[in-house]
Amino acid sequence: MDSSILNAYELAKQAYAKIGVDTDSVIEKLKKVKISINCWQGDDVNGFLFKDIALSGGIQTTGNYPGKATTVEQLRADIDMALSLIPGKHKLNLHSIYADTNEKVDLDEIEPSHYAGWVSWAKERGLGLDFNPTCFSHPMADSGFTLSSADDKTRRFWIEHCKRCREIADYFGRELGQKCVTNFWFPDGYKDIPVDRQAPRERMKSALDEVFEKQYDARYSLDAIESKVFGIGAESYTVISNEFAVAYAVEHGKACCLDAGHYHPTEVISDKIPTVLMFTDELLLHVSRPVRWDSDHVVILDDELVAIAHSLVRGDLLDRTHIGLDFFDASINRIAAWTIGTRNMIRALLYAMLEPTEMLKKTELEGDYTSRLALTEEYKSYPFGAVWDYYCQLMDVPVRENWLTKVKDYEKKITEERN
Ligand code: RNT
Ligand code: ZN
Repeated sequence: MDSSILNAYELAKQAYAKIGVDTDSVIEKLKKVKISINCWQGDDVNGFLFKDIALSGGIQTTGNYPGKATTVEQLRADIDMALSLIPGKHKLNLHSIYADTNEKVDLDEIEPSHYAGWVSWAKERGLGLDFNPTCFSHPMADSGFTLSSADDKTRRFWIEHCKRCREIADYFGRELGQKCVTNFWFPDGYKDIPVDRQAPRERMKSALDEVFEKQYDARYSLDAIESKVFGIGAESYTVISNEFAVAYAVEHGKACCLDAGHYHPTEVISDKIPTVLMFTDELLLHVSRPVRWDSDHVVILDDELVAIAHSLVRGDLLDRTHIGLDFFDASINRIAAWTIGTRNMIRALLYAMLEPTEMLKKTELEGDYTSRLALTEEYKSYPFGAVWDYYCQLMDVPVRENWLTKVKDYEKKITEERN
């Protein structure tokens, strides 16, 4: 252990101890948090089932940074690289299009066996897996409607796809001995103002009922439903609005997926987290950074990320929340994107944990709002960076920006050679 990092940590530990925070036990708590890392940052949401797919459903990546993974082996090597720079044991979030198979299968034909390679990969590393049906970037989604399509053939295709995804999730959960969260997001919506706002929602509801008909063991899988306020090409109407998702999840014992980029610009998920969790057992997050539209930009350590972490920590909601990331920036090194986004999520959680929450809650309850503001502001310049550096060193990952050199080396040796 580098002695300057250790010394700085000892000083920080004393400073935090004075306000009643035990940094060693915070570190133990942080070690247990798993982040579900979005595999799709690694190849601009292409996957391996179809070659050079045209992205649709409002999913867009911008940028053409060289060296993206085009095979399962390459993607795995890149994720391994990123994981070596991120402290802790986490989960990988797969989309169905990332099947590891040489068979030509369509989305309504996928089976657990097509993902067996991922299971062994995750087992070897002690990682968990999460899953997603891919209801976009496919000819059957060209109409802009999938599960809520008025066309029987289209609707049946997607219902079958979603059912198979649930079976695969159950397989992941059982094989890995930890819950696999499956997120259901559909691009369904209209570019222009619809006449009938109800019928697509009714079709969506009954299609979902069919998808969720089969009961799976709750120890191994959990279904989540993601809403969106609008999408590119669906600016006037989105079938699964926030109200739809929350109501459906509450009524059917599902989880909501709150994506930080899916609400009106002044709405934040940090305030939705504690509210939604009053009415559902579990929650999925898609932590993202919305810049004008949806979720392309890499997560940064901004006020909302800290607010999200505060909501989870202050409300003691970490055990019921599955923290997933959702971004896909093709304009920078993709391994760096994973590393920056994931390290930031963990850093925000650490920052939030280094707070004397009970004392602050008491101050608030007593109506001492002067102290509440004074203290929370002063705590912002406590030596949180020293605890973060120590944590990285303890977990055997690069301290501070030292990870960047490793990414640059890997770029020279591996990713640049791909082009
Ligand atoms: C799209 C949703 C969805 C996707 C991923 C790739 O608006 O946020 O979660 O980003 O499934
Ligand atoms: Zn999302």
